[in-house]
Amino acid sequence: MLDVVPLLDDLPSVLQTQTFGQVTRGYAATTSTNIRASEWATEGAKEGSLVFAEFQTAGRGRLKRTWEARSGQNLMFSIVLRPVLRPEQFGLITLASSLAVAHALNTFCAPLSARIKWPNDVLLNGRKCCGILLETAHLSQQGQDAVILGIGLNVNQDAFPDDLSQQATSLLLETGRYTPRAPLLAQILYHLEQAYGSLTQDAGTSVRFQYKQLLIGLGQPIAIRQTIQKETCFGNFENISDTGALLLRTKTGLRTFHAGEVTLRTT
Ligand code: BT5
Repeated sequence: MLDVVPLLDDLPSVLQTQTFGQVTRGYAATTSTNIRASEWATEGAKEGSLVFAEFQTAGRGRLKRTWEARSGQNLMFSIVLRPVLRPEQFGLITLASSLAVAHALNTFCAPLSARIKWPNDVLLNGRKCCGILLETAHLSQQGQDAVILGIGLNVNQDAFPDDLSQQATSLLLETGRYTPRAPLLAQILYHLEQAYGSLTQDAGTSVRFQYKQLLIGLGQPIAIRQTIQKETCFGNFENISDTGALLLRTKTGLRTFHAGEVTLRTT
């Protein structure tokens, strides 16, 4: 059942988009906005439809990891996308989304500037304030694949559980300021619509260029732990490929990674 979510009532007056966030569903609490958005996509939700929750009981990250955030203080939402891109280009949507969040944060967190950790983390002062999860939804009634873009951003939360406190942060903790969430969401949606729209126009050229300027570790020695094989590879982070993959220069040649956890190496 849908709930009245005051933040969504405030959104239309600050929204500057054509489609993203123009149609919304809100929940005071739900399992995961990605699950709700996937169901809505199957019912035929249009591109840009937004699902927002004040709290998630089963918020998820990649590979069965969880997303934990307090109720009523943060942004947790999912957007239904119907990309006209080849499936191997879907990684570019993650890049475009990280970039969009970073751009919005740079307006709200000045003079701090957000950085990106490949592929999907947005950092403030080296700590993660935002995670992005892209999932493919089942075929919709129109027979067109949908992609669900889920974003969790820590906004006004002032503390994290012990297991997250070393790595997680929020806008409040880094800026010392309370941030109004509806204008922040509107800014993110604006930048998302722009960046996502540009992918079909130039196949990701502009997104990749801007993304690389905010990326940590590019051109430096890194370790990348592969998520499936659990193997750790070492090398120089050489570039981002046309499809958003990480290109690692190793002793045996150039290797391409489509997923993995990056850590910087000081030696
Ligand atoms: C992500 O996964 O970072 C993607 C998170 C996406 C969350 C949004 S919320 C709205 C939508 N609905 C959902 O159900 N999900 C999306 P990953 O890269 O796998 O990182 C997950 C890891 O981040 C966890 O294992 C924790 O270590 C850490 N983590 C969990 N909650 C966090 C938080 N609030 N802030 C920072 N780090 C967190």
